[in-house]
Amino acid sequence: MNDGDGTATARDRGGRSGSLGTALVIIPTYNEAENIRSIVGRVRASVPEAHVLVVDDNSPDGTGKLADELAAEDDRVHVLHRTGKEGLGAAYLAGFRWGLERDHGVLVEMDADGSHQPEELPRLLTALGGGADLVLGSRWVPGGRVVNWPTHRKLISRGGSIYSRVLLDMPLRDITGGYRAFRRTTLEGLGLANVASQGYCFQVDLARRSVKAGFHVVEVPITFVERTRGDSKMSRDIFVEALWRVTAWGLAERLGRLLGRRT
Ligand SMILES: Nc1nc2c(ncn2[C@@H]2O[C@H](COP(=O)(O)OP(=O)(O)OP(=O)(O)O)[C@@H](O)[C@H]2O)c(=O)[nH]1
Ligand SMILES: [Mg+2]
Repeated sequence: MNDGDGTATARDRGGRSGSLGTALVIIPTYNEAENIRSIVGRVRASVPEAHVLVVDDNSPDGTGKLADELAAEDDRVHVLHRTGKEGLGAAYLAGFRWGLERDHGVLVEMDADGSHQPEELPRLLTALGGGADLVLGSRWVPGGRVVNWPTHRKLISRGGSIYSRVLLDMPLRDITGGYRAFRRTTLEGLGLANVASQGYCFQVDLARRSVKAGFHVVEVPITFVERTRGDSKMSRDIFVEALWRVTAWGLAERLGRLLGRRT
């Protein structure tokens, strides 16, 4: 566990640990028919007490129907069907709402394509139990790795994290990653009702809100494995949204500080 440079602590909440309540692993899906059975099975095997919520945006390839079959076989697997593709951010917000309305004490973000290995989830949960408010699975701390990524994807990911880190003054290494564990109380403190980010900048947005709210954010090294089945949903629009939103947040904060100093 990286608890040095990768830690953003603004408030000491004093040695909490112990039972956090049941975890809900939220898996957003759009056309993941080739991956859904494997990922759900791996989560259930790795952390048997955890529940799984598949949030499907009416995938044309029938992912939602396959998820329904898994839910029928296992009472810890659930499916949230949405009417159409609205982006990763909207899917997670709906999944968080679903989990917070029930009694889940921990909410986990995980991709469906196997890039986030369920076998590493116990380490994220241990860090959360050790006192973190938010645990980031991190590719860019010592011990973190990426398997089978072409150089341009590494550059985009590292560049995106460094840009966000500098512009938003965040002491974190992997700000764009999507393998995360939140305490319920963290999500409840982030003002999710006014999150507008749709694509992957949703991840930057939640990290930024967590640091600003003074939550204790810990990065745990993970091995991120490039998908071997199905197609990536990464697009130019998603990249452009992330770039302009991060830039706007950074400039707004700087301007706010400047004006604050003058008054
Ligand atoms: N419900 C929902 N899920 C989505 C949407 N867009 C992406 N996802 C899911 O979000 C997760 C991450 O998407 P990926 O396409 O794997 O994105 P990525 O990991 O950046 O891209 P690759 O590394 O190339 O796979 C996967 O489980 C997708 O199925 C969406 O609009 N709605
Ligand atoms: Mg992926």
